[in-house]
Amino acid sequence: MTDLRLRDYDNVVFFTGAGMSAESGVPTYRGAGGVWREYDYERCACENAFKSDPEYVWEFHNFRRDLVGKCKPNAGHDLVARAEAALPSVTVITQNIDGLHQLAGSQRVLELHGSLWEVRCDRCGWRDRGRESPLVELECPECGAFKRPNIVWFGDMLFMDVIQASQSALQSCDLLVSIGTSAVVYPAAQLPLIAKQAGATLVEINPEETPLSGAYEHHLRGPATEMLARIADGL
Ligand code: BV8
Repeated sequence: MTDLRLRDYDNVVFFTGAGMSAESGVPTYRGAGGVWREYDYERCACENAFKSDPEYVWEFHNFRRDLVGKCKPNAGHDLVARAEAALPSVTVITQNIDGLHQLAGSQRVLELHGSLWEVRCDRCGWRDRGRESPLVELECPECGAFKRPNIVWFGDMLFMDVIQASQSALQSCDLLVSIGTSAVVYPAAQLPLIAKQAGATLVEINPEETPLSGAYEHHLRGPATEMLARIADGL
């Protein structure tokens, strides 16, 4: 149990992973029923797969648009959005591509790994964001090349602007709350250490231990919705 309260802090970063959306019905990646247990990302979610078989990559991503599109923000997403309205400065840095933080009302959301709902054209630079499910028109309206999900796949560099904005938020926060990440995917996994070096208080919300648990002063071992409710009273 902890007596930590969100309202006692001014600059909060919520660092979220797939466990944040688990209670909304979005499958996690590595647990039971995890996405990468069911699908081989090298066949359906990486640049080489997209180059060799864009139709199959789109079949997989339209399957995920259908599944994720039916999921709604949970009470944890709602609490994070309420914190942003109540506290001086709140930033969400998410590894998730589901867009549920934004649907819950969070305004300042940095999507480290892109978004299931964004597409881009690597030939002409065209981009779009929308929640069509399935996405039927797969050719770029400007040049006719295949649209590419604007997702950071394994082997892709992360977006510099998102990394820089994340580093800035982490360097100036006084509280970092990590929620539902297994802390095994880099460079995202090490970002909370920037907040620690900056002197922030670190909280880990996860039913399980992670390789980064030792870096946290507070561990709330339970589901995101319940654990967030414990530290959000008065918001
Ligand atoms: C990069 C996209 C530089 C979205 C994902 C070889 C070549 C190239 C790179 C590498 C390499 N070897 C290693 C690397 C680095 C690699 C990496 O980290 N690999 C790991 C696996 C070792 N990283 C990269 O490739 C990154 N790019 O390094 O570029 C570069 C470039 C070229 C060459 C060299 C270097 C890109 C990483 C992004 C990959 N994209 N997905 C999609 O398609 O879906 S990965 C995937 O993992 C998601 O993005 C996800 O966000 C991310 C992290 O997973 P989590 O969110 O933590 O989810 P997970 O299921 O793992 O855990 C859920 C947790 O929730 C659990 O702890 C569970 O206990 C908890 N939980 C469950 N229920 C609840 C809960 N918590 C709270 N409440 C609950 N109810």
